[in-house]
Order: sequence, then structure tokens, then C-alpha cells
Amino acid sequence: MKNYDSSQHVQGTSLFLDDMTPPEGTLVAFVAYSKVAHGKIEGLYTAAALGVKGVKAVLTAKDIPGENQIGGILKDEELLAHDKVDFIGQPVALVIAENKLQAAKAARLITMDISPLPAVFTPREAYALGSLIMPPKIFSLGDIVEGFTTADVIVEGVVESGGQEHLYLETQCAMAVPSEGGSLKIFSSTQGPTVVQRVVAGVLGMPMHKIEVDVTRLGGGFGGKEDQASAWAALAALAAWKLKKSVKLVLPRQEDMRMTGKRHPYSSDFKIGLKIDGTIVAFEATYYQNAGASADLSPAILERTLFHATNGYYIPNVKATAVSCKTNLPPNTAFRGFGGPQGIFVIEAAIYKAAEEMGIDPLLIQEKNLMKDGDEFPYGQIAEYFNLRKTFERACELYNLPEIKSKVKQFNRGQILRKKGVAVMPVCFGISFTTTFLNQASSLIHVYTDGSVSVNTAAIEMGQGVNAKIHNIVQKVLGCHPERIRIDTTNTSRIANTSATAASKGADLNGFAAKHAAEAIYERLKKVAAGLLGLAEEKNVTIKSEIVYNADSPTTLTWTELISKAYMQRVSLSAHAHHATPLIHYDKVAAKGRPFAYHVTGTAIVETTVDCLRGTYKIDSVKIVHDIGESLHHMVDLGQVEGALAQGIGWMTVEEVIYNNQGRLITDALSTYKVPDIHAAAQDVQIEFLENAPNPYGPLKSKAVGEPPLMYGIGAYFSIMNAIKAFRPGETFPITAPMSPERVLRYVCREEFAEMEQKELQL
Ligand code: MTE
Ligand code: LUZ
Ligand code: MOS
Repeated sequence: MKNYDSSQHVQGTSLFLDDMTPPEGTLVAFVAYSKVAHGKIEGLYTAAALGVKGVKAVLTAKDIPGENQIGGILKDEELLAHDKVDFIGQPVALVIAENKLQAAKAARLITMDISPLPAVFTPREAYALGSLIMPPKIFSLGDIVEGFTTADVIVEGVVESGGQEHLYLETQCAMAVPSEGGSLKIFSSTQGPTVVQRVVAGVLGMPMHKIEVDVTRLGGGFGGKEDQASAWAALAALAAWKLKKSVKLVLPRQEDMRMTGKRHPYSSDFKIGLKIDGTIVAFEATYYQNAGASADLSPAILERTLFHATNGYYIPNVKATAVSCKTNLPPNTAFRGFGGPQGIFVIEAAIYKAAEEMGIDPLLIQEKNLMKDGDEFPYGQIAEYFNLRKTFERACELYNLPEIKSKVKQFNRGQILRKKGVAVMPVCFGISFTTTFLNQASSLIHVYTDGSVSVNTAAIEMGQGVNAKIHNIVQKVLGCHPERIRIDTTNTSRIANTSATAASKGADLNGFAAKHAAEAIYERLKKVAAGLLGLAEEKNVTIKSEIVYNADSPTTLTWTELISKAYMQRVSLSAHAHHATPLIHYDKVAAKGRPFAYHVTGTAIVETTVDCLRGTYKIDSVKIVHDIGESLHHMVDLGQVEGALAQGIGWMTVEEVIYNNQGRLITDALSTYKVPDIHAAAQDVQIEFLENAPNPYGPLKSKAVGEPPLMYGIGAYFSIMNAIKAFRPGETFPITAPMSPERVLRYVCREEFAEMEQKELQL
């Protein structure tokens, strides 16, 4: 079984929040939300809802005892709108009833008088109106003006990338259980238990120590629950506090899709300058981020876009400007890659367009400019244990790129209506929270007198296998049998001040913390064992498979005896440890430093076939060489690379978040929002982990895995584009993602569509 909890999952015995048996008399909450994208609330009518059988209360902003505020980076987001609404789906009132049906019915009966205000939905419109989340941020290296004067070729263009729905299988949910003295225990489907604790404490005007947040596991988060789980927990908590009853809130799928933010759509301008030999001498880009109605994590996401403006290429002169634009849409939020994919898509598009202009293969430009160890990023960090070029060369050799390309050419010569494309996608992703202080974690380990072990950390299990990894680490250190070790729920009373499980740092940070705690206990056990064995010192004592060894010879002392003796000798069998990523620092004003512990790199080769009559396509194969350091768990890491790849292909090719001109989400169900299914997935996925690449900055020499492989999906975009260009030689196309079948059809049948549009206009 690949995961720590796989066998429970397949037996259906794993507990997700909505499966837990709620305390007797638990009430159910439903949210009433704005149907207008921007406007002033003139009236809010709740009488009809209160008349529904079983309804206990309807709560509004007026009922909040503390601050009506859930913003993290900026305090700009109300829990319940009090006089103005800023997007369709914004919570305005909360209905609490005995059961779901009553609550849902009552929520529908709440009506609002809202006088509309002008609304804006695209980032460039918002920018023109001066509607910004914060002032623009600029990154620069070298001299951009001077850089362009040395270029032989200069290409400019526009790149559009779309949003993406997280579509975690478990929708947003929380349950609040009141306890003694006004304190509350909150069960929440959150990646950030401390975020929830802080927000709930703020909303209720209580100290954080009265709020205990507990998380068993998530049915997926993908960033959507890094900052956006707190509203639902705070609403459940508000109701529980008010009514002195347990309250559960589970968003139905459609409401989750309507009310929560997604990956940020970006609209970007680029200008790239190159020497005739393909050397990039200057790169300039401006990113307009569609932040939605409040800041959420947008400023940090924007910053990560800047960090990834040059992907893994060395460019001596760079100017990257990023603008977070405030629009009347749900606040967009963290999504696997956190702004990195949006930045990487732009530089890859610039390289693609430059290659088109120069009449060469983009591969030549990519290859020419790949960074190597010792090169400097625009933000001042030096590449170390980088391996990007190694993965690139290895991928080209292992998968025989020249042969792949010649087969594609041959196929295209022999076919009229079907064309193949191939693209190479190098990826470089910085590992650490760019907000330096978040790079800390702690762990609390108890060994009980029977020899069983309980491990607590800040890590949230959301399917990514962080528990399996931490389990492996602790087992390796302690030397007991794996079955003895239990990873406990993530709980703010046991582990305080947690950073969200995000930025791919879950296993890194918590793995290190757990390792430190386990080592502290192990050192004490060695001392006890040395005493029991009559050895002068504990230096040569080890524990392997529950047997105590002296030097390399087994003794008769076993794990359970040792634990029991240690307890009798009054030696502590518990340890708490803290880990803070060493060496990292970042000066936000100078925009220089060493923000990342290290980088994850890799290269994918993506082959696709386009049906040029129908606009449909297939991802034939994705062949990857990926740097994982020394893997903490081979199966889990393979699963992460495959999953991230599927999600990246989805973002780039099939998934399309569409709002109408009133700001209403029209892709608010699985019938209208297409996610990659088995047909969209690559038919052949091959993954090799780079060999002999120990990473001294990761636990047990590993590298983080969660987010970086998503960006291999960008290769699918350019691969399909290449197939289209084989059908329409000599033509160029705008770079707009997703490359949906509809868009492919428009590209391959350009004249036909132009004609139809002309006819429609005449009608
Ligand atoms: N894998 C699964 N199955 N479910 C998820 O929700 N989230 C991704 C990634 N892989 C996710 C996942 C995201 S956005 C991140 S940041 C990392 O997992 C977080 O976990 P880690 O830091 O432990 O890798
Ligand atoms: N969250 C965050 C993240 O707060 N800072 C980050 O740098 C980050 N990176 C990726 C995903 N979540
Ligand atoms: Mo992941 S976007 O860092 O939760």
C-alpha cells in the first residue's frame, strides 16, 4: 500500500470530517450569499427563513462579537458582508437549523435588496481604473535598456492564462463543538489549523488558547484550503458560540464552486531579446493578476510569480513587474504552484515566440540558456544542487529525443488531418515559503510504556502522503517496528503556531522536526541501554528492528524491555522539537537574498496528437526526468509527480473557469467545468528520478515534491501548438490558455470561423 492510510481508504473506514459522528443535537448551518457582483446592501430580509420549521437562528454581521474580519495578509475581507458586497457568492447571512434540508430551504428564503455599483472582472480593466490590491512589485537584474540594445532579435507579445477550480473531493467543511468556559473545539478541513484558530479567535474576540483546532485528514486541498478554510470554520464557530450547541457546516459542491476562489488568471505582456545564437540577453514582463475582491494570499502568490519569471534560465538583464488587480470575483487563492506556473508559462511563451520569429526549434533556446550550479537568479540566490541541465540532458538521451522528433515528422508527412507535436519542458521551482518566517515547524513525540509511539506535527495529510513520509523518518530513527508508530491528528493544542501545510514544505519542515524529536528520545534510550548492558558509554549502541545492538552485535535487550526500563528509571519518553529552515533570508526592499532552501528541477518531453478536423487531441506520452534528491517514499513521490502532471495538463488544456458579464460563475458544476479524466491523461507516462542526487538541505537528503511537477503540464500546451502548426505551417497563434478543444478547433479552422462570425454579425 502506497500511503500510510491507503488500506483504510479502500475499506471505507478512514474518517473525513463529514463521516465523523457529531455530538448529539448538532445543528447544521447554511450560508446565504450575494447574487450581485458589487453593490450596497439596502435591505436584508430574514423573517421567511426564521419561519421555516427547525430553524434556530439567522446570523448576520451584527451578531459577530469580535472583529468581522478574516483577511490574513491584509485585513480587507469581512466574514459576513455588512453594508456592501464585492462578488457573487459572498456570504451575507448564516442559517442554523436542525437538519440540512431545513437549513438549505431557509437559506434560499433569505432575500437582499442590493443597489448595484459598477463592477469589473478583468485585471487590465481593474488596472486602468486604479483598482489594485497593493502597489506593483518590481524585480530587476542587470540593466534592461542596455540589455535590449545588445539583442539581435526582439520579440514582444501577450500571454493569457486561465483560472482553475481546486475540485478537492471533500468540499469545504467544519464542525464547532462548544466546551467549558466558552472555549471551542473546531474540526476543520484546513491546510492551516493555526490560520483557522487565529481567525476564529478574532471573530469571537477570544484568546487563541480557548480555540482548539483538530484535523484528521483532508479529502484534498491543493492550496484551496491554505487560507480559505477559515470562513466556514469561523461561521460554524460563531453559530456554536451563539447557540451553545455543536454546529456543522459543509458546503454543497455547487456553492463551494461559487463561493470560493481559484487559481489566479493572469494577463501578461512580455518582451524578450536574444542574440542570433539563441542566448537570451534581456527579458521584460508585466503580469496582471486577477486577484478577485480581496487580498487573500494574492500578494505572496504574485511574489512567487516574480521568483519564477525566468524559470530555470540564466538571463543577465531582467525586469519583471507584477500587479495584483482587484476585481469583483471571489478572492482567488493558493493553488499548487502558487503563481509559479503563471510566471513560467510566460517565459516559455516568450521563448516559443522568439523561436518562431527566428525560425528555430524552441529547444535550442531552452538548452542554450539553462542555468547551472553557481549561476545567480534575479533575486540574488546562487543555484546549488540544481541539476536542471542534468535532467534535461538525461531526458533527451534516455527517451531519445531525436528519434521522437523524427518519428513525429514522419507521422506528419504521412497524415493530412492528424498531426503530432512534441515539446520539451524544463522546470525549476523554489522550495521554501517566500515569507521566510513561515519556514518553521515542530513535533511532539510520545513513546508510551507499552512501546507504542505517537507522533504529532503540524503536517496536514491531504492525500499527498506526508504521514507516510513522517512515519518512515521516525521509524528509521527509532528502530522500532513500523506498526508501533501512529501519526496522530494535527491539533493546535498539541502543536502550536503551525505554518500551513503548503509550499511543498510539509514533509520537509515537519519531517525535520519529527526527526529532531525522535533523535532526542533515541539518544536517551541509548544511554539507558548502555547502563543496562553495563557499557561504559552509549556511543556504539543502536536499535534495529527492535533489537538493541552493541557495536554490530545484537544483545538480548528488546525495544519493549528498553522502554519499560527507561520509564522505571524515570527517563522522559517524550520530546518536543522545533525546526527552522537554516540559511534562508530575504530583503523585500532590495528584492535580494536567499529565499529558498533549494530548487527542484526536472525536464519533461510531451508528445500529442491533434485531430485537425474535430479539434480534439490526445496526450500521447509524457516522459520525465525529475530531481527528487533521495526519495523519502518512492511510491508516494511517483504518485505526486503523476498527480501534479495531470493537474498541470488540466490547467493548460481542458479546465476553463468562466464568469458571465455579470460576474456569475457559469462553470459551477461538473457538467460545465471539465476536469481531466482518464481520456485527458497522458496515455504513456514515464518518470525517472535522477540518480545520485542527494540534497543536503532536505530531510534524509530528499527534495520536496508536491508542486513542481505541475509545471510539466505546460509542455502539453506547446506540444499541441506544435501539432497545430504542423497543420497550418507558417501561421502564428496567440498564446492563450487553456488550449481547449474549442480553441484548437478555432485555430485549425481559422477561416471557417472567421466566415461564420462574419455571417453572424450580418444576421
Ligand atoms: N496531493 C494530494 N493528493 N492532495 C492535495 O491536496 N496538495 C498539493 C500537493 N499534493 C495535494 C497534493 C499541494 S498544493 C501542496 S503545497 C503539497 O501537496 C503539500 O504537501 P507537502 O508539502 O507535504 O508536499
Ligand atoms: N504559501 C505561502 C505558499 O504562504 N508562501 C509561499 O511561498 C507558498 N508557496 C507555495 C504554496 N503556498
Ligand atoms: Mo500548496 S498551493 O502550497 O497548498
